[in-house]
Amino acid sequence: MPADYPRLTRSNDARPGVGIVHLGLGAFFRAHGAIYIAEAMAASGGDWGITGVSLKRPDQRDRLAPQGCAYTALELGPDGEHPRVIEVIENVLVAPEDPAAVVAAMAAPGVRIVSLTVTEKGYCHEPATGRLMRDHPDIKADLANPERPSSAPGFIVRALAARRAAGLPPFTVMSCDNLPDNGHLLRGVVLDLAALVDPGLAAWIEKEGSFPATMVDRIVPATKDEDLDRVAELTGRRDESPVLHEPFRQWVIEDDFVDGMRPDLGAVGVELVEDVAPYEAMKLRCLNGTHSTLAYLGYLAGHETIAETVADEAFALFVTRVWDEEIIPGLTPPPGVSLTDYSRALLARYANPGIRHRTWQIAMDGSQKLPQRILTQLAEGLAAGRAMSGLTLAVAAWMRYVGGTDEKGAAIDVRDPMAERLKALSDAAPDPRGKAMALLGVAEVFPAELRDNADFRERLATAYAGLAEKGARAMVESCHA
Ligand code: CS2
Repeated sequence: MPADYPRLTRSNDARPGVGIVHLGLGAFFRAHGAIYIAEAMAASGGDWGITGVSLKRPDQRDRLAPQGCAYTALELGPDGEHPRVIEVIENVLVAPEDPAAVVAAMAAPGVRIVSLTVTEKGYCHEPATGRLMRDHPDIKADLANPERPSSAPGFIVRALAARRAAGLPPFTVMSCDNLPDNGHLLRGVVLDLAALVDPGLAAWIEKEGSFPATMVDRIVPATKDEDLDRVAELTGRRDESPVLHEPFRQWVIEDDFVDGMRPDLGAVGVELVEDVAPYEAMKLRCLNGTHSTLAYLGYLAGHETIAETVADEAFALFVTRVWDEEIIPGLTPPPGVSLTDYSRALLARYANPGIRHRTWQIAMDGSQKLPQRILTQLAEGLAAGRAMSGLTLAVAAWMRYVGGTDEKGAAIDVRDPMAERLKALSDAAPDPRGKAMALLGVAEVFPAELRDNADFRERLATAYAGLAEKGARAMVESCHA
């Protein structure tokens, strides 16, 4: 029987004004950006309190509000567990309950930044091209009913229109999702949508707005129920919404803010640079690319977490060869960085047994993640004459995964906006090769360079057939032999 602990509450420190509205109040932002912002205010002051917005569900607000929006960030490192209470979120709004309140919060004069962690699918773009998906149901709804937006781009456009009407400068729109050139992508989506609503608004955003690109990094597994008890035992306080994270963190931001207005992030280790591209390519390809690779192959091989997957020697060797032979040769390192050292440090981060990051969690939304994590670099590597057999196997593993049946014949709980269509395509094909080819034909996911590459088609079909016959672990073992 767990002891009764008093609820975590906020200390009585004076509260700063709200300067940031954050869309998508998941664990990642609370374990990453929010902590940096709290530290920047502690170091240099400023009114950079955060209004958090949940775009879909009320759960987060319901858990945080009774705690004054304070929460515990529990660092899980090789040298033990370090809890820390974070007080930087001032209030939480739930968008579907009152969209107008969210627009009003974003349009408040004190707000200078709107940041986002809405996951890949929250941008309502076409994964293969990065352009706004005009027939996306949320975008259609936002065009039909602009007063009550539901999508992140819809809220941004509506709130920027309100600021323009009030004679205020735009806020800086800062994407913190794992998308290539995320600032540029978001700018494109917002401008596309604004142009459909009001071309004058689009021109104003184009001229006055800023959409800095960022690279964000910290491994933050989803919080589980048992973690709440663990945090209570450790801290003596009941926290209904703690976040768990690894010690490592990195944030690289293109220093392009409207009127230069931002927290003093440089004081707390954020790298403010002119060009984020080499950092973002390094992180997206080396980390997220292998995360997804290990997630699909590891899941099929029966591994529950990434730490468990890389504790399996065959997988550790495999992922090291993927870095060395397939990923790193295609990258230009950021100034002063050794990509070999970076990838070895990643392996150590993956191996951290304190972080129980489920392969199933990372496997979610593969149709949205694969293009930027794996497919672009796969196509480039093939064009440069590299074999790319590990990443080809990763694609085949994703195809097996979305087929919906694991190696023991059990159903897989596939979470993906395209799950139904992918499963139907897989089910309709008569044999393994046919399934691989049917899925490769999905043009929203696969670029033409891959779809039309006869040699790749053959190798992918062989990898898929190998997975079906021998299983993921055997294929991982023999992949680079
Ligand atoms: C992961 C990322 O869930 C996933 O898809 O690859 O959330 C990853 O843990 C972070 O990007 C690390 O910075």
